[in-house]
Amino acid sequence: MLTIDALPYAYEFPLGRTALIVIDMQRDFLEPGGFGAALGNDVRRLAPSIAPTRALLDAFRARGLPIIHTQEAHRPDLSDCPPSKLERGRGTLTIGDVGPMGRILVSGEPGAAIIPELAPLPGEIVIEKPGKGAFHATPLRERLTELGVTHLLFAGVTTEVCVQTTMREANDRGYECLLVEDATDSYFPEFKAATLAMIRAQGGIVGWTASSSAVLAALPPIP
Ligand code: C5J
Repeated sequence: MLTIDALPYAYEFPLGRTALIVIDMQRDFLEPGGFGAALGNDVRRLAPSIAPTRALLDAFRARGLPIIHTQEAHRPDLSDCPPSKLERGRGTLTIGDVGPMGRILVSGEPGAAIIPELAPLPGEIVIEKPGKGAFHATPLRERLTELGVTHLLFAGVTTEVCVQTTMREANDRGYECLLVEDATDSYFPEFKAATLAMIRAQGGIVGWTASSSAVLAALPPIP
């Protein structure tokens, strides 16, 4: 077992059974003209998480460790989008509308793509998800079982929505979860701070948090 200097206490992980999961680092959330901006958010607030996430990706790639990317994206006919989600996601543009990056949060459209800096490489698993949680209506559980993964390191956006939802889903399914503090961001800094605090409260009731430098320091040398 390897050890990360984490909160609320050290996180132990078996290298061969640990995956990096990068949640929804999509143009629709991080760039102007997408879903996040249409909802009235300042998308620049998500930018600080890009470089630490890239450093984690580079470290996992260099060691041949499993990487999973997720994308929040709906079928073109929106048949997998509940009316409640459509109704409450109404800003200047809503899911399925045509914006500057194509149809908002629709699979295959430019805005639904992962930002170029963090684009998946061939062979990396990409899970398209219609919900906030990545286990809902997706084959994520099956992919993790095939890989023999028991431990998940989380990066991505937004901290209190899709990242936290997926981390809670994973926690309930028995995965040992750690959220990388500087590799996640929210449009609301206070929500990010609250999420980190509630994850590690009560003895790590949802899991652990640690900095990306602590994660990188725990990894073995590149073979
Ligand atoms: C949101 C997400 N915020 N990826 N999605 O709607 O967090």
